[in-house]
Amino acid sequence: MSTPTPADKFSFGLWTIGWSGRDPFGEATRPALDVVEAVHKLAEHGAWGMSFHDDDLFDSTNRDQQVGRLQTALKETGLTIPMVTTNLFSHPVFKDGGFTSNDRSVRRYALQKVLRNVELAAELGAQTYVLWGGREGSEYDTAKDVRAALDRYREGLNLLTQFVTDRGYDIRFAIEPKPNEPRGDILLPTIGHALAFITSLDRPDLVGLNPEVGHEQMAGLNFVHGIAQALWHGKLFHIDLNGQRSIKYDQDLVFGHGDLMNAFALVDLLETAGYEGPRHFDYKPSRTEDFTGVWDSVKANMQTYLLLKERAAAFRADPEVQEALVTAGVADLAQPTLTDGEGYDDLLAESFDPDQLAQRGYGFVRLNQLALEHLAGAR
Ligand code: ASC
Ligand code: MN
Ligand code: MN
Ligand code: MN
Repeated sequence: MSTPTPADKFSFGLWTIGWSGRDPFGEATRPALDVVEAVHKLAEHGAWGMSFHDDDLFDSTNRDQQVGRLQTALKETGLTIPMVTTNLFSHPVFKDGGFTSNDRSVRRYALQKVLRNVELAAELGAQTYVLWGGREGSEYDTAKDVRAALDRYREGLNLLTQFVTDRGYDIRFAIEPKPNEPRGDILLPTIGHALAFITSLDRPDLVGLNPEVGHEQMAGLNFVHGIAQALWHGKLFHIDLNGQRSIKYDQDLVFGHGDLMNAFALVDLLETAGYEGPRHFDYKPSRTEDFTGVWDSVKANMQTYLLLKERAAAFRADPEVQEALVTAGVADLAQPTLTDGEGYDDLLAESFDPDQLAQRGYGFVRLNQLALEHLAGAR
């Protein structure tokens, strides 16, 4: 197996390795992880970048000191900060949301918190600013005017794109959809909802997506289809890789520890579709783990990605697979349905024999089994 290097562009949230295991039912199972150690350990393991929420790094009393310590650690290791985000979910002030709280003062405070952290993101050279609106939503349909909330969400995004434009920052925003948790229902719950919302903004070119594997799978959706559509719209600005086992609470497992076949197809897509952004892991080292387990899980994420990349390339190179792809007609879908110069009159004049066309077998099962055999290392 290959060893991760910075060229692989692997990055980790400080809140992932730093998660101490506190959940709604139990206390922390691990002590806090200091940012300087996080940076050094990530670099030692071959990671390229680290992301963070403002609150992961500092509080109101130690901002400059903590930013200074981070900057020193970055200089010592060569690790980068490709993405920064804001915590608009932990403090009780955000219990009804940030940009879309019913309380106007809370909305103003939330925007100020983001603006201040965008300044820091620019200072650290981050090119992506993620917006995960975990508290933007409701439990009760009577309590939230969703159309007004979307107006306020848009107002917030428009202010942010104006800010980076006026300041000349090389930063784009990436919305991270999630269907529920912590709110009963979250606004912009899926990739599709967010894509539609972006078209209503003043600067849609500056706003894209940061889809997370488990978040789409919590909604029962096919993550690979979602990513393919995001790429098709030119909106895959960033990605959160992790694992999720079906429709349940947000598990944030190691990448590949959920739907492995879908993860295989995802890596195949990212590696062949020209995605050049970070391969960012947003997962939680299970609370059963001590720090040895935390660093094992860091390795596991990167190893799984590299293994799937290698397996996907072997799948594509296999002559039997290439033959099965031809039988399946996968490449034929790239051909326009009408020939140049043809129109609906040509179709109306043509005669079809649907019973005869229906005779064809596509061989999709064989193709998928070949994928599984490559994935399982049997080929
Ligand atoms: C983020 C992000 C999430 C959440 C979550 C917080 O910024 O991408 O999925 O915050 O990790 O626990
Ligand atoms: Mn998650
Ligand atoms: Mn995430
Ligand atoms: Mn997360």
